[in-house]
Amino acid sequence: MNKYFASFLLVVTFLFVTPCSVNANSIIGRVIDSEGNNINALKKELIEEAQKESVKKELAEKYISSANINKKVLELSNHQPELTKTYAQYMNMMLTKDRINKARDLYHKHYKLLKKLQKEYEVQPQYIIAFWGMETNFGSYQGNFDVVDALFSLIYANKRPEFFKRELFSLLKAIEKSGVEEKNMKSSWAGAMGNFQFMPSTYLRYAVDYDKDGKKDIWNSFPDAAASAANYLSSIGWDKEEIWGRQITVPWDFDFSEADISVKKPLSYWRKKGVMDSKGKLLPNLEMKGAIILPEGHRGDKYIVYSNYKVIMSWNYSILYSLAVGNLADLIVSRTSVKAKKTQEKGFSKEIVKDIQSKLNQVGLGTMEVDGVYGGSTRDAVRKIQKELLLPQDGYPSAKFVERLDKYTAEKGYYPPLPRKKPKK
Ligand SMILES: [Ca+2]
Repeated sequence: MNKYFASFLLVVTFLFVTPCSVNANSIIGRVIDSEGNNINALKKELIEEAQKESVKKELAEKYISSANINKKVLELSNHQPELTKTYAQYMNMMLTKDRINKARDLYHKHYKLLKKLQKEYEVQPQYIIAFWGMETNFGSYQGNFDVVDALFSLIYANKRPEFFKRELFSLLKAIEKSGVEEKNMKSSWAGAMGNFQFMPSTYLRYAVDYDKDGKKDIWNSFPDAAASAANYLSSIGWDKEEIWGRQITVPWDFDFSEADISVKKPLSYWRKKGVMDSKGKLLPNLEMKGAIILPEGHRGDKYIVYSNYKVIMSWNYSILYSLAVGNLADLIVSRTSVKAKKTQEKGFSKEIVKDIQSKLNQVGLGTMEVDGVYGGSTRDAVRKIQKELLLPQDGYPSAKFVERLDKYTAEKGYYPPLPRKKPKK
């Protein structure tokens, strides 16, 4: 066992038997006593490593030696939600009337600046506002953690330590170059900073001093923050000519095995398959490529997504987050409203996904790792069993599907498959 992990367990155990009035420093004191200077050893190691990564010695010593373990960061990094949100729950939570109205107001308020940014960085204004709303509710929840302490605590807790080390070293370099004082660089518990929640390495590479006051201040200057976000988006491949995607409808006999982020086809191809926009018009006959995704299975809302959707996913690797950013951007400029269609009562827990995975392995449809992560190989195995049973191959384990899967055996199946019939109007 890694020595830091061992001491981390000790801290956690200790937290539960410690009265709330004890502050973090005395907790550290106890850990050092019982574990033999673990924290100091880690600090020493980090200061040496930082210098190898071209961080100045004085800077590394100054910030790392005074870093504190923040027990709130340790608690939050251990918290795992029991159930994930369903698509409909997430969208309706994120895209409230209030947020949409506020987004529209701020879009108009900052329109001149946003248009200037669009000329320079080639990102349409509504996307900047949409990211701002999703990341920090337009700057109102930026996080109030000391960023050095947050990153140090996460390294100490052995939560992706290589990743957070890189972020810590980037932060130290940024402190040297940005003109912003470290005490003003607040972050979320996970080290994300400012109006658009930049990790330090993103800040180091992409932050911009747009208002030209000598500071790259993504916390307090909206021009700096928005230009930094636009600079980042354009650097990771934003396409100024395109939108992100759109909601679609498909004909009753659509082959859902093709609805997958990896199946990119020209719009002309989807048009031939009868795919229509949400107003009931066939997609345009264009070579532009898109993939069809089904966030809540074939009964739920359906989208076609383009290359900018992938850019949103690179910002934050989450399907639901990306759909919310895209929809919010559209709502800002379209004056319509959105109501996500609900087909599921509950999201998935890791345990449910593990059950699905081991069942699929058991009946010979997969050899996947039972890790509780609903990824590509699980989706493929779900599609295989759906194909065998003549169910729509959407790869989505709806509650009903899971219930049936429970009763399935490889020899008998569970009920005679029925071909799909055109529904009566
Ligand atoms: Ca500035």
